Amino acid sequence: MGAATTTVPRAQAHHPDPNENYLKAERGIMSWIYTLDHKRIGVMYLVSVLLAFLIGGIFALAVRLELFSRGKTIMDADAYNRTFTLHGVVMVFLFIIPSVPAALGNFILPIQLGAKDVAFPRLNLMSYYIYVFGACFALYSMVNGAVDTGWTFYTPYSMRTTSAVIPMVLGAFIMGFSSILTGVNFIATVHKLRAPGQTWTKLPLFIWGLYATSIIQVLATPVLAITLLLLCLERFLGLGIFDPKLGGDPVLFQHFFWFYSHPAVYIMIVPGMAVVNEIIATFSRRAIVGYMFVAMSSLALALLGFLVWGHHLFVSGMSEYATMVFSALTFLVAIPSGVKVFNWVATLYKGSIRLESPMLYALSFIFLFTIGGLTGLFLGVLAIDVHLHDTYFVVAHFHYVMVGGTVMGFVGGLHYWWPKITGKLFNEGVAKVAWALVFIGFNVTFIAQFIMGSRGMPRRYYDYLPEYEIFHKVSTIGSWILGLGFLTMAVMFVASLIKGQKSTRNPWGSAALEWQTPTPPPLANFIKVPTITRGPYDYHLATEEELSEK
Ligand code: HEM
Ligand SMILES: [Cu+2]
Repeated sequence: MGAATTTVPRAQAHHPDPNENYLKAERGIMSWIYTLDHKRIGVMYLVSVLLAFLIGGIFALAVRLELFSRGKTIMDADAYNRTFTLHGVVMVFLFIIPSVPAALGNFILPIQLGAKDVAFPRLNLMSYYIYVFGACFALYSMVNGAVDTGWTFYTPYSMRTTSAVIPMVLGAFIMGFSSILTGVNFIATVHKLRAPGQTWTKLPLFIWGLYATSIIQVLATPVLAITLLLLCLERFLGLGIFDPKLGGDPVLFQHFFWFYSHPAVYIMIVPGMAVVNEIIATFSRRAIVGYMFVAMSSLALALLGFLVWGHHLFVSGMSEYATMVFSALTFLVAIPSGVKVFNWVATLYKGSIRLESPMLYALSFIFLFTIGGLTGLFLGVLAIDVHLHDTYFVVAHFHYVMVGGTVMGFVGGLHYWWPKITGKLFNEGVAKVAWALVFIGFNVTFIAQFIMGSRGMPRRYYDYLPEYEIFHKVSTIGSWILGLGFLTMAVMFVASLIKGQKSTRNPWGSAALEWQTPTPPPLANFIKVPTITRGPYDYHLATEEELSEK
C-alpha cells in the first residue's frame, strides 16, 4: 500500500512527463485552471490568500488611520463600521483559515508523506473553486453596501441592519464547504497515502498539526454553516430563532457562533504551530524534543478547543455555574499550548541555531504567541473578563495570537518553502530588514492596545476620550511600520521571482523529506517512490549527501 498505489488522474490525452519540474511539465493557462496537481492548487491558493491579505491589510490601515485623531479623520462612523467589519471578515474567512492548510499544506503535505498527490485530487480542485465562489459572494457584498455588524454577525443587529449581510453570510457559508472538503481530503491522505516506511511516529509534526486541524475543520465548520443558514432563514422567512422580537434568543446565536469559532481559532493557530516545528528543527539542526508530546498536544488542542466556547459569553447572560465551568475549562487549553512552547525552547537549547529569515519568524512566533496565550488566560478569569470584555485588551490578545502566531508561522513557512515552491532564492538581507519592521511595527501597534484596553477603551468605537489619544496615535504609527514591513517583503518576493538566483535542492540543509526531492519538485513529487527509513528530524541518521546544501 502507500504511495506506490497512488493514482495520478491527470489529463490523460497528452501524457506530461511525471519527472519534469511541476512548473514546466505542462504549459498554458488552461493547464493551471484544470490542474489536479496539489502543488499547483497550493500555488493558486497561495496567490488568492495573499491577495486577501493585501485587501484585509488595506482595510486595517484605513481603520487605524481613522483612529489616528479624535472625531472624523478620513471617514464617517458608518463607513468606519463597515471598514472594521470587512477587515475582520476578509482576514478570518478569506485569509487566515485557508492560509497555512490550503496554501502551504496543499503544497507540502503530500510531499512530506512521500505521496504523489492528495487522496482526492478532483475534490481538491473543487475545494479551491468553492473558495473562489464564496469569495465572489463576499466581494459582491463589499461593493453593494458591505456589512457593518462586525465579523461575528451578532443578532439581533444582523437581523435589522440594511447592510449587505446576506451575501456576506452566504459567502462565509460557501467558503466553509471548501474548508470541510480540504479537511476530509487531508485526513484521507494522511491515512492512505503514506510512503512505504512512513509510520505515524515518523510523520513530520507539520503533518500532525494539519491532521488535527482537519479534524476540527470537519467537525466544527458544519455548525457554522447551520448557524448562518438559520440567520438567512430568519431574515427571509421571519422565523423567530435569534430575534427576541420574534420570540427568538440572541444569546443562542452567540453559543452557535462560538461553538464553531472557538474551535476555529485552533483551525488558525494549530497550522501556524505546525510550521514552526519544521523551521525550528531545520534551523537548530536537531530533532524536536518530546516529539510525541508535541504531536499529541495538537490533537489535545483540537479536542479541548470544543469545550471552551462559553468564555466569549461570560457577560452575555449565562448561569453563574456555566461561567465557572467554562472558565475552568479555558485554563485547560493552556496546557497543550504550554507543552509546545516548552518543547520548542528545549529544542533550541544546545541546538546549532542559524538565525536566517524563516527562523526569525519562528522565534517571533514563540515569543508573541506566548504573550497572546497568557493574556487569554487573563481573559479566562471571570472577574477580570468583566472589566476587559469588549475592550482593546481583547483586540490586542487575539492579534497577538492570530498575527503574532498564525501570520508569523505562515510568513515563516512562506520564506522556508519559497525556494521549494518557486525554485528561486530571495535576498536574505532584505528579508531580515522586512522581518525587523514587521516585528517592531506589530509590537508598537498592539502593546499600545493592551494598555488602553486595560484602561477601559472599548473596541469597535469610532471616537474616544482625550486620555486615549496618545495610545491610538502610537498604535496607528505602529501600523504604518508594520505595513512598510509587509511591503518590503512583497517587493523582495517579487524581485526573487523576476531575477532570483536558482535554488539548489536543499538550500537550508534540512533532513526533512520535502528537501530530498529536486527543487522545484517533479510533477510526481519524487523521481522514485521513497522508502522512509528515518524520521524527518533525525540529523544523526541523515547522510552527508542528504544534508548537502549544494
Ligand atoms: C491559550 C489559549 C487561549 C485562551 C486561554 C484564550 C482566551 C480567550 C478569551 C477568554 C476570550 C474572550 C474575551 C472577551 O471577549 O472578553 C478570547 C477572545 C478571543 N480570542 Fe482567545 N484565547 C486563546 C487562544 C486564542 C487563539 C489561538 C486565537 C486565534 C488564533 C484566539 C482568538 C481570539 C479571538 C478572535 C477573540 C475575540 C473574538 C471577538 O470577540 O471578536 N484566541 N480568548
Ligand atoms: Cu475562544
